[in-house]
Amino acid sequence: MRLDVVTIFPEYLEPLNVSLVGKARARGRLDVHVRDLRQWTYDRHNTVDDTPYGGGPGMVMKTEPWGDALDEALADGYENGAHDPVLVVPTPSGRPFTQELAVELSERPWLIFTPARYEGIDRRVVDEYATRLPVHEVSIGDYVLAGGEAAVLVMTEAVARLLPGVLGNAASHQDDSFAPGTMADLLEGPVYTKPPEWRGRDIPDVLLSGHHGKIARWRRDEALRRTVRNRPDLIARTDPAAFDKKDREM
Ligand code: 6GU
Repeated sequence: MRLDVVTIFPEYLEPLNVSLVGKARARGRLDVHVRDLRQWTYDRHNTVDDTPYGGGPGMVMKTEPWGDALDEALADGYENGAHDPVLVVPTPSGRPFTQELAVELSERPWLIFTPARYEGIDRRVVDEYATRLPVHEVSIGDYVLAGGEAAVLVMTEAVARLLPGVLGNAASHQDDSFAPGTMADLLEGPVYTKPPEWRGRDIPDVLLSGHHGKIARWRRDEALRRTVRNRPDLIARTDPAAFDKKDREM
């Protein structure tokens, strides 16, 4: 997968060299290109923003640097054999970033991110590129960040761990919270490892019982309990057919 990021803070994307995403790069699963938007400014002050038409507070990012930067990212990608790009525009006004969208993006060969600062990018930029490639305007939650760079790190990590050969154990994201499939609509329950006793705290007996059926039942009950407490909205939108008789007895 090829990733392009255009930003006025390239150093904010340094974590892409670390940990899981860094490993995916080292293994050749990810080809990352971070570009400084100010390379496509031609005035003495490297201006990327201006006052909004119609008035109001804050500044708006200008069309020309974004247009020239994106044209060059696209040309460079195509020249190097990349194809079928998707433009991902991080914005608090976007549609929610979900595990489902992470899976969808992980199946694409080329993602281009445009994290913005200030009040966002002049609308004509999205409108222009939407005529040439699929565009997703995406928010990572109901709060406002100072810029989209942290959102790019979040989305990149969620996507990279789904790429074949990146996570050691493919089964390890099968029962993730929000993963499609079994326990699909439940949060993951608590987990334990050695030692069996710590500061007077024991491991739940069932986990030491070796009884796989009872362990699966216990895990499901704990997942339900945690979901009811932390995310009642997930229970509310679960298909009643997904609950069994024992769930109803809890
Ligand atoms: Cl993607 N960007 C910004 N600036 N704020 C956000 C966000 C994105 N998602 C949630 N809040």
